[in-house]
Amino acid sequence: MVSIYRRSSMIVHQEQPLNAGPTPDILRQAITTPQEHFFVRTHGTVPNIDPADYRLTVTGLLSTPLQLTLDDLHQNFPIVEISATLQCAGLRRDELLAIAPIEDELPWGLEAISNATWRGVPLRAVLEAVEVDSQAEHVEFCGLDSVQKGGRDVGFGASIPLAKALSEEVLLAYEMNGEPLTPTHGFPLRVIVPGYIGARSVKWLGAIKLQRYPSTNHFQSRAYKLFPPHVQAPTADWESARALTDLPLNSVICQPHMDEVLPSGPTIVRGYALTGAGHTIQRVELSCDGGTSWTPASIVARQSSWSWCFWESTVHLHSGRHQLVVRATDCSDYAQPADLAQQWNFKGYLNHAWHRVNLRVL
Ligand SMILES: Nc1nc2c(c(=O)[nH]1)N[C@H]1C(S)=C(S)[C@@H](COP(=O)(O)O)O[C@H]1N2
Ligand SMILES: [Mo]
Repeated sequence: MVSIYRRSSMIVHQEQPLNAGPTPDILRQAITTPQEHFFVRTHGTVPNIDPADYRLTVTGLLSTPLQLTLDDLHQNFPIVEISATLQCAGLRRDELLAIAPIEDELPWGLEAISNATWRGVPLRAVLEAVEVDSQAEHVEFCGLDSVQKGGRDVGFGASIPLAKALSEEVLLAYEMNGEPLTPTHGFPLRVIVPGYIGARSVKWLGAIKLQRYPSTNHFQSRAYKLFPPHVQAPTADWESARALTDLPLNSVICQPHMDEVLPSGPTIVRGYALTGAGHTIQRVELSCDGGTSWTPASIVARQSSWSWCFWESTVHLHSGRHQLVVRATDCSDYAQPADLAQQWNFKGYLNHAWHRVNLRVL
């Protein structure tokens, strides 16, 4: 694949399919991530779709099935814009990998996240047009990409509860930061489910289905579910585990980076913080002594309740070894958990423990 990315600014976990994200200092430069730095998470192929031939089908438990062209979407529905952060459930898996092995998953660090302004049609407007039956409880999204698993094409699909699908924030997006979606981000149409894990924001959207049950696609039924630390892959009961929806409260330090060597004196510490479920960040606190004492950091940029915020703090460090720690608290007074080991799960999802960075000051 020909890629537009400046390799020096990206951490590339896999070339085919492309899985990459910006280095933490690049990530922390702009509250709206430019396309060229926006992280990419791809499970299979990048389909090559001719916009003139493109059709979106809407079927299932509804009165009026629809087949929509891109022109139909542009001309016959309301158009809205929303700033929202996309985060992969695998963010910060590298820290969990240091505790115990995690099979067949990418070792994402702080870079599986980005923020954009999305423009498109509210999903709700399309669901109103098809007249959804009262038995429908879930909305399934099917991607047009091929994903090989165990020698067959399982495709990429996901579903969200009907109540979330009817909320005003869920979009069928065709633009990102004022430009058409790029092929890697889902051209010509993708779902954006603000506040949910990235896997529900299906790219290259081909079909929407109204159904009584969640999607049976591999990526809804056999991935993106959370298990406690003691469960291992062979004993996992996938049927009864809950599918991941909302992103957890999280905050990280982007600068300085792990094991950086710094001169003594003032150091600016910078990072991002976010939370799902439409909550907002109330407070970000920083510790320079491994979590014993804390001082508040300043929130320096914030866009919408569906977007991350940027924080910073200046600390004065004397020579020696230090551990910086960050933690956030949301508007319902929920604080990030301290213990990384309690976060371990055999798929390596949703690590949101206090983030720690070790430094040596000269
Ligand atoms: N069709 C399709 N949609 C998809 C995926 C995919 O592989 N195929 N990856 C998902 C995952 S796991 C994430 S985190 C986001 C990433 O979106 P991005 O590549 O635009 O950052 O897309 C989601 N939508
Ligand atoms: Mo993801």
